[in-house]
Amino acid sequence: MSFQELYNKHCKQGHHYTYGTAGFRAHNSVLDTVMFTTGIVAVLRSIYLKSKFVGVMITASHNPPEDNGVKIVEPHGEMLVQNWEPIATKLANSASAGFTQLESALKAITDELHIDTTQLACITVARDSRESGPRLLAALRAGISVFSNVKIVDFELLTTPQLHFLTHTLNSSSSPSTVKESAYYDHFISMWNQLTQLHHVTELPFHLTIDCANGIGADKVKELIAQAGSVLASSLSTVNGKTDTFQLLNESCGADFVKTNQTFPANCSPEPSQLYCSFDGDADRVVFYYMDDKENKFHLLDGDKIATLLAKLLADLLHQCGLSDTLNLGVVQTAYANGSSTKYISDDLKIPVSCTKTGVKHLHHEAVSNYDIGVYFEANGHGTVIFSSKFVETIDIALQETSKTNKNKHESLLSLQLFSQLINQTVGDAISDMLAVVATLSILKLKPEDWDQCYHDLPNRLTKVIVPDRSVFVSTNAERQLVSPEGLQAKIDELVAKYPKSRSFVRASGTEDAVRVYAEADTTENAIELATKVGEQVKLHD
Ligand code: 16G
Ligand code: ZN
Repeated sequence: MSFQELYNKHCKQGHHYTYGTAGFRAHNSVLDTVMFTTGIVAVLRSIYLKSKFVGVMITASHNPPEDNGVKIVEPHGEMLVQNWEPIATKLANSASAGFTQLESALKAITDELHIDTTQLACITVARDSRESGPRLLAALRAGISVFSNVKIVDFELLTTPQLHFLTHTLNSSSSPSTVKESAYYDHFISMWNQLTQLHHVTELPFHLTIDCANGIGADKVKELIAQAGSVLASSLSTVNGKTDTFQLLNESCGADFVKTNQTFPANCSPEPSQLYCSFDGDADRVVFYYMDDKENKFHLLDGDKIATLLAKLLADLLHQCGLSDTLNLGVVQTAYANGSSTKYISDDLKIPVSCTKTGVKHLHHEAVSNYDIGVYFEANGHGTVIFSSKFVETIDIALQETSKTNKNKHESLLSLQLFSQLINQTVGDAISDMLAVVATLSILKLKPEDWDQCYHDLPNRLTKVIVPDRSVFVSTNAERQLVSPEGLQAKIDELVAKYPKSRSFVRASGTEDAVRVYAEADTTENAIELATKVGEQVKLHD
């Protein structure tokens, strides 16, 4: 089919597309056009990067089943570079205006970036379990097929982080055609086995129930458990794994549900002191929780608790190897991190903390730019740890120089090396993060309650205010202060001054047509009151 015929078959006119925090996301019925143009963008990006594999993931993460979305993965597994987001947006909105507009926008981009569209493009694609996935994949493939010199590896159903990992693996492999989905399981199981054998872990200190949000993570974590040894198989089980009942996706379950409602998901009968975790719909996010044995209360172990657990282990290992002054370790958070976690990391662990804007791409960038070991997590459970090339070289050299007679140092060095491979460094990964947390708790012999003791969250409240135009809410200082609308920040400051240990900020959502209000204070009542009063001010200023 010609370009125009493909366009006519898959594209509709009239929808305005915006590139959100993590790609395009909307009701599936309006997405065919942007899938088509994202296929084109992925081809252009691959050619621009000299035929490296570029990934395209079709997913809408924790959003409802009828939504869908698309995001582009860079060759090393990061999210699309930010200066290409306007290109993706321009092509989508040109296609939405008409075929001639799309053709001329495409020509303007290829001319400006000197992209020769006859060169080879290499693309990986995958989708989550949504019903609209196959139709949207067809639109994406049609966009890709506008170009004649393309190699596509279609992994079919994957979690988002699996596609990030496999895209990176393909680009690093000398024989890309041999890279299959199994490379993911082989890698993480091997690292898990080596790390836990080194520490003589023969059983976990708890049973872990995994809530899979009825999403694609269910099939994939079951595959991993089936292939892993008996330690995991005997201590891990899954709930909410109905991937093929589309309408159940993220319904009363999953990481977003648990974090927002601070309660157990559907189909989970909690037992005291056992550990639970929830993935989101595309398994790039995980939160843990448990029920205590005294009051049978729900306790959340969110991204902040994960960050502190991993940072403490890594800091201790660095110290044991005598490398604390050579390799710098830091934690990256967003303004949503609980104030107690930030205080605990800087005052008790004495680890530097940076704060960035919301969205994985911002945290990832900060972690790469500043630290040899960068632990980054959003409170909602998105995150990972990344290790610099200096880290890799330093550990390699130290391992060669340390004889096995210095058993403790050798073991700590090896632990650091294995840990850096057990975590999916390309992007936050619910499965890999879960393995890293479980390995850490098993090595340190910690029960859920012990992990929870490191600090106590300040009471907090997150609310949403619907406004006619969220774009007037412009923030600065990693979203902690507003520069517009005029006068609103001064009002927030006045309110904050009235409550002990309080903090509040307002930001426009990057994924929904709403403004979010966060408040924390010394008591739950005060946090709720502060959030309510700040919300009232937001309404007065919209
Ligand atoms: C997206 C982001 C997530 C962020 C959330 C904020 C990625 C992969 N996902 O889901 O990191 O926390 O948006 O949503 O970057 P908001 O802007 O609506 O508050
Ligand atoms: Zn997600």
